[in-house]
Amino acid sequence: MFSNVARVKPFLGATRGYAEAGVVLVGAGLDATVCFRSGTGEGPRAVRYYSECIEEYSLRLDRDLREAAYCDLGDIVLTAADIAAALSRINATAAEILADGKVPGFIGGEHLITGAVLAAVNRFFPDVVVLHFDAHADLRDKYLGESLSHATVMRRVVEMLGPGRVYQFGIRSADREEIEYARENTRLFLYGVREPYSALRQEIDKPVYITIDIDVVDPGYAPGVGTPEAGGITPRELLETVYGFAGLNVVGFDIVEVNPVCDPGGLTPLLAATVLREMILLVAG
Ligand SMILES: [Mn+2]
Repeated sequence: MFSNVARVKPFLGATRGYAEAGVVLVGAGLDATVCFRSGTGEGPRAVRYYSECIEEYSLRLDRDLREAAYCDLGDIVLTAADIAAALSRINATAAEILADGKVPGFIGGEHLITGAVLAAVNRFFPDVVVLHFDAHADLRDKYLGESLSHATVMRRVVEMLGPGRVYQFGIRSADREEIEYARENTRLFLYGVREPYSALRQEIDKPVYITIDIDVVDPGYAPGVGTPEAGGITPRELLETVYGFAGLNVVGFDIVEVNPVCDPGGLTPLLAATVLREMILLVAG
């Protein structure tokens, strides 16, 4: 079981074993197709490290990680040299967790991991819808000649799921062709996150996968990302949106693109750890 996963010092408050867990965290530090500045491979380690400086208890949710049914499996062993093998390991790990009736929560790593996780989720939940939070549309058909890239990942997801099942929030960077594709194939909401999400919350009655690219937050608050984009949301807006996930049937989630190499102060992994704590508490109960 999980032969390609290495044990690490776990995320804050993760004291339970796999058998007891409803939510299973896994690190997937893929850093293969990042085009501007690399370092996302260190993301899972940094998010776990900075989780040590926040409380297990969430004031807002009045819940405590020490009471939450979740575990931290460790990091999938990956090499950037063989992207197909890396994605296959990520997919197999997600499938194994889902087959056990548990919810996988991935810590990236670059955004390309989301496609591999969703390929597994889609097998178990064929009517899954995706909530995608990002500065970038990630809808290119190819990027730098590659069809598998962190800039094409949501295009591949839409091709897999079909049109109308990916909701994109906070997008403030794309090329014209991506926007034309989005008009036909996704539900696209530019710049803001909380208001558009709140407005359509009631219509989401299907199993949900949530993918949060931390660069949806302004680089002033989250400078540790591979491709920073000015004009983003605040951490407060992201957290308020996360609280709005209460009551959704979340069947998987990820937080990706944390690049601690570009953030010596650790603001970005700290924010990601805080968001992750709230996600775990919301989904694991
Ligand atoms: Mn992005």
